[in-house]
Amino acid sequence: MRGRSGMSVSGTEAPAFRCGHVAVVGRPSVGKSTLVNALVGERISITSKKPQTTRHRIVGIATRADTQAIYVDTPGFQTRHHSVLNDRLNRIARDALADVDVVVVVLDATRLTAADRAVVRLLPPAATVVAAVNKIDLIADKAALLPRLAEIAGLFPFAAIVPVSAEQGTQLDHLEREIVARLPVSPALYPADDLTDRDERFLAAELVREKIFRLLGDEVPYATTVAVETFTVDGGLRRIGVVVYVAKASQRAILLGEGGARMKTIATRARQDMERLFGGKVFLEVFVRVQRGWAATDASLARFGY
Ligand SMILES: Nc1nc2c(ncn2[C@@H]2O[C@H](COP(=O)(O)OP(=O)(O)OP(=O)(O)O)[C@@H](O)[C@H]2O)c(=O)[nH]1
Ligand SMILES: [Mg+2]
Repeated sequence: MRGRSGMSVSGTEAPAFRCGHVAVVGRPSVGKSTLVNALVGERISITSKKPQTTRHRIVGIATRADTQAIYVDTPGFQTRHHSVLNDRLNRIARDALADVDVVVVVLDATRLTAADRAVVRLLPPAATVVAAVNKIDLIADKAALLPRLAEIAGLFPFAAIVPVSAEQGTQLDHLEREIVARLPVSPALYPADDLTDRDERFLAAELVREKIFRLLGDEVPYATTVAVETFTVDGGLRRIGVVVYVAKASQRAILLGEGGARMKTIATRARQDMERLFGGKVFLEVFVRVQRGWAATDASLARFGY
């Protein structure tokens, strides 16, 4: 998908244009997608308080006058619960570490866990890794950050360690400088106004999934996947038909809510975000279907786009 306001890139006047891929990894909920969105300047990757919100490799592109950073957002690496879907998500995160120029490992300034250490152990020893220590807005006493940063410095020979707040935009310019300085000299790989490699169909399905993650309890979001069945553009109007698949009839009832009220809220919020992101009116219809075992096997996951 492209942004609406273009930026021009001049390859001739800037002698050292830098461009490359940057994998963004970390345990669930550290703020990887929030960070990628903040660096890209658009909400292209969905976020929520619940772990494992991100289920795909999602590219977010940030083009400046003399750099283009191609961020690869990944599912949170998870070590505790094993399922076919979780194994698939971990594989996506692990694969994203290959063939990138820089790795950003996102850590949480408020707590360092065994899961963080497991992520650091996955880092290829020769990789150029920048640590983004996120959520510093939650730390009132900044002096308390120093021992945490020292502890992080002992985990891996990081190229840089940058405390940031992805949500508030604090120190993101500093983080970006540390990242792009390590990208190779290369022309831009994407047009300057591309924001992501994903199309509107994918983004539409993800926005519905985001609302489900944000508005429901702990069971249903993990039993849910979303597919776009119809997507037609009619002048400035996008007509989008989405199917939400759940594993059981009881989950369907929870998702719909009393008289369909919960689903109505989900659909309204998703539509509003789509209209903002796509820059035009959206007519959205959402259906809920029970599909037992959609997440049970690799073959079934593949059918649903994983
Ligand atoms: N206070 C604070 N909250 C943040 C910050 N960055 C992210 N969050 C919150 O942390 C939660 C998780 O953020 P995400 O960006 O979805 O995290 P993620 O690492 O992509 O999570 P998964 O995709 O599930 O692995 C959300 O509720 C965010 O709003 C930050 O800088 N400060
Ligand atoms: Mg995420």
